[in-house]
Amino acid sequence: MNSWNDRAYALFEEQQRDRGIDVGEVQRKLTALKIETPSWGYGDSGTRFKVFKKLGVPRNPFEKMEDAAVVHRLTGACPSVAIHIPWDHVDDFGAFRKHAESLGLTIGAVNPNVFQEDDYMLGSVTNADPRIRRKATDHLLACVDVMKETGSKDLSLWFADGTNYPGQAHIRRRKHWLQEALQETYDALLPHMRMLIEYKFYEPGFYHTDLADWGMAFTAANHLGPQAQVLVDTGHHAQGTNVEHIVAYLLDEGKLGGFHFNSRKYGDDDLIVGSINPYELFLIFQQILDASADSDEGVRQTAAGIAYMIDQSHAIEPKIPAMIRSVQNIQTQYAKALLVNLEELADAQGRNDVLGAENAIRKAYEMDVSPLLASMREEQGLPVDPMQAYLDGDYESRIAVRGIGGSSW
Ligand code: PSV
Ligand code: MN
Repeated sequence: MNSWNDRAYALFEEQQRDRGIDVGEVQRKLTALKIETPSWGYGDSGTRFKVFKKLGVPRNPFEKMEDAAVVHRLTGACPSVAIHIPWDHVDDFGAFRKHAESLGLTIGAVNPNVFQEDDYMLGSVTNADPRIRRKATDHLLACVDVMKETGSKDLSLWFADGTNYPGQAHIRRRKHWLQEALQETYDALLPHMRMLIEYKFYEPGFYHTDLADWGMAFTAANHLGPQAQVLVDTGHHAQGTNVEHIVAYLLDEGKLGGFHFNSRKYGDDDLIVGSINPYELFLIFQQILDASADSDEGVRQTAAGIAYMIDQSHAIEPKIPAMIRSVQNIQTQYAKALLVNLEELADAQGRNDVLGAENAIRKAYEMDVSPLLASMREEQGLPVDPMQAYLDGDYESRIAVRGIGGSSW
C-alpha cells in the first residue's frame, strides 16, 4: 500500500477503535461478501423503445461467462453467475459448467423464463388454457434438471403473469394454478436446493399481477415449505415503499432468500446498483447485519443464507464497467453498514432516544470507507480501484473482435 493509503487506513482504524469497532473483523466480513452477477447483464438490452447494439457484446453464454470472470478477477467478489433459460440454453450444460469452472466461476441461480413466448401472452402458469399451464410448468421442471447439471442451488422464479383489465381473468383461480405449478416444481427440488420467489407490483401487467408484492410471495413460499423463500428485487416496489422494513420482516420469518439489486428512480428501471438511492441500500444491509447478530439462531442462519444478486439492464452504459461499478457500490454500502455500532443503537433504542438512535445509523453512513476498501483489496492482491484497472486494461479492445450484434439479454 502506498504511504497515502497507509496513513488514511491508520487514521480510519484509530477512529473506529475509539468507537468500539474492530476493523479487522469488519474487513473480514467485507471480504466474505459475495455478489452474483447475471449473465443477462453482459448481453445487449434496452427499453421497450430500443435495444442498442454494442461492440464486443458476448455472442453466446460461454462468452458471457468470460466477461463475468473479468468482473470477478478485478473485484474478487463475484464468483458465481446467474443464468436465464432459454437465454442461456446450451446443448451441453456439463460442458458449460466446466467452462465456468475453468474461469474460476460457478453457476448460480437458474432463472426460468416463462414470459417470452407467444403462448404466454395471457399468462404462463396462470393461463386459463391447461396446455399452456402444462408447458410452463414443464419448463420450470426442466430448469430443475439444469440445476442438477450445472450444480446450481437456487431456482429463481419471476412470473410476468398478470392482466390488463378488470374482469379479464379470475384472480383467485389463477392464484390456485400458480400454487399448483409451484408445488409441482418444489416437489422436484433436491434437499439442498431452494426456490426463490420474486414479486413485482406491475409490468407487463398493468391491472393486476399474480405475484404483486412480498406478502403474496411470502404466502406462496409458506404454503410450499422451508426450501421456498422470497426474493426481493429492489426495483419492484411502489414509490416510497420501505424496502428495508420488508427485509427485516422476512428475515425474522426465516423467509428472505435473496436479492436482485439494482436502482430505480421511477419504475423497474434496472439501473446501476447504488446509483440513485445508496442510503436505501445501506439501510437494507443494516437490517441484515442486525439480523446476523440476533440471539435467535434461525434469524442468523436466514441472514447467512441470503443470495446477493445483481439484476440490472444496461441500455446505454458499457456492460462490464457498469457491473464493476455496481459491485463497488454494494461493497461501499455494506462496509458502511458494518460500521454501525449495534450496541450504541440498541442502547439508544432502549432509552427511546430518537435522535441518538438515528444518529447511530446516519453517522456510519457518513463515514469515508475508502481506506477500508483499499486495504481489503490490497490484502487479496486486487486492484485498489477495480473500475480504473478495467479501464486501463485491454479487455475492452480485445473483445471488439466479437463485433456488433451479440446476445440480447
Ligand atoms: C423482472 O423484471 C426481473 O426482475 C426478473 O428477475 C427477470 O428474471 C429479470 O428481471 C430479467 O428480465
Ligand atoms: Mn429481478
